[in-house]
Amino acid sequence: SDAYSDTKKRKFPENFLFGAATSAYQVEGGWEDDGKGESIWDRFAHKHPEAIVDGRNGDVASDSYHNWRRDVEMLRELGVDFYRFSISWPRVLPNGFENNINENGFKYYDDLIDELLKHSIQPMVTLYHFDLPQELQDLGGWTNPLSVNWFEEYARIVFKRYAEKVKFWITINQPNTICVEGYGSKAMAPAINSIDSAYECVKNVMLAHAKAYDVYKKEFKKKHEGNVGIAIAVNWYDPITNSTENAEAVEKARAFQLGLYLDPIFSKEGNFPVLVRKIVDKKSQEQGYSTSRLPKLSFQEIQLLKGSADFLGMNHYTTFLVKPSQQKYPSPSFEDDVGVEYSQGEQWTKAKSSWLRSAPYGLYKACIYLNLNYDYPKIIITEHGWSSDPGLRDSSRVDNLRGYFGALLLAMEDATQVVGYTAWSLMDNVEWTAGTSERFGLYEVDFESENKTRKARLSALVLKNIIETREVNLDWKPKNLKIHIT
Ligand code: GBH
Repeated sequence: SDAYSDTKKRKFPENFLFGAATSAYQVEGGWEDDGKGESIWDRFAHKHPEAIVDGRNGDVASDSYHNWRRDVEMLRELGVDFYRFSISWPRVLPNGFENNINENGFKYYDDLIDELLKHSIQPMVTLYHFDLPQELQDLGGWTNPLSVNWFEEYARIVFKRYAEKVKFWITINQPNTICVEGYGSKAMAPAINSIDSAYECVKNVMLAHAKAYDVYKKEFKKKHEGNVGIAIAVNWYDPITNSTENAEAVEKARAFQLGLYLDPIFSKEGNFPVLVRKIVDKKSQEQGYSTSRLPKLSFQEIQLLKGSADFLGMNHYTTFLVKPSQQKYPSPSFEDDVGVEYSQGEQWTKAKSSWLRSAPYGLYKACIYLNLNYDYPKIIITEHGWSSDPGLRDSSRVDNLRGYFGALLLAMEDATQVVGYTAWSLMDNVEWTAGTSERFGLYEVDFESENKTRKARLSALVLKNIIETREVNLDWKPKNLKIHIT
């Protein structure tokens, strides 16, 4: 059969890695247990309960701080190769600094990691998934250039403790969410809402990543042979129709949403994209700034960032259609800098989250784009997932999963160097300001129950079958919704 026929059987190679993911604030709870410090999300959720859709915050969440044995059992049921979770910086360094280490906090991760390894599940550790120690925020957080050093010291302590046991590291999750949504808007903590601070944040977060990579490379890599990457939101952006204006708009969208974070690390030239620099420099001048709102990278900084990843962690959820903005955005703002408007295909299935529709072809196109622009980088899909209402029969998640696996297999056939896939999420959790109103879990969590009881959804069984058989069989159905460890 020819390569483009739909009947061709495509299989994931035997050495392809499957995993599932969570993050500390979203599942752990225990927000002030055993000496944990306050994070910016603790502060934000407590100060602005009205900002959380259903009022459920990370104080208890899925209570993985107490349910970690059950979490590992679920991973064993699924048959995954690895578990991606994050370490809460304020749980292990309560005020953010290296001179105050909370042994009790570390004990939680010691136990979790040992339990994973006992069952041959590789830990994949994210060092930072949005939960900065509040005391560091009080010093300016990621807008303070010292944040690069704070993160470096934190990373070194965690590397030291776990280098023996952890071989997959992700420094930072989604710089764009941290900076553009956290500092440039009110959507995420610390909800600073200032465009000037957003670009300062971008520079510092990117440098913090590069420093941590450098620490691992110089002090740990030889002996421990682990891999260090960064997780970047790589959704796909297509022109809404093929016109010259839309082609220009999509070029800007890709530069500001993708290139700003990918170019410094994965391009030959390094540095922020020329297009982004040109636009922000020009607008800053027009707006009366004496220097550009986008900080410059020095020669040394460009060198430090270039090549600072053993793999690209690709968080991919959806596709956006782009055209030039029809309205005037407030100025200065990130929206005004980019100058485009986004929509999604009316015919694409809608998830529970307003920003999320299913468009598997976008994953294929994003992979090809990465290959052409960054010379076939080594990729791990570090997040992909789907939000639904509560309920175990989550056929919309099953359709989404199968569709995206189809696209992924095609991308691999066309030489994309994808070595692993991570489902977001292992279980329902606190979806930031959406609270628990959007469910992303392969496992449902009963948030009303004392133990936050977890139950496998249909999608969990489908994924388990795909991991076992290495292929996507559209006709496969489980006999019932019971799941067992095999
Ligand atoms: C991922 O980001 C996160 O890494 C993960 O923690 C999260 O659980 C997962 O998404 C699912 O939400 O509400 O319209 O203001 C994906 C990018 C960043 C997209 C936050 C939605 C809020 C948009 N998301 N953003 S809105």
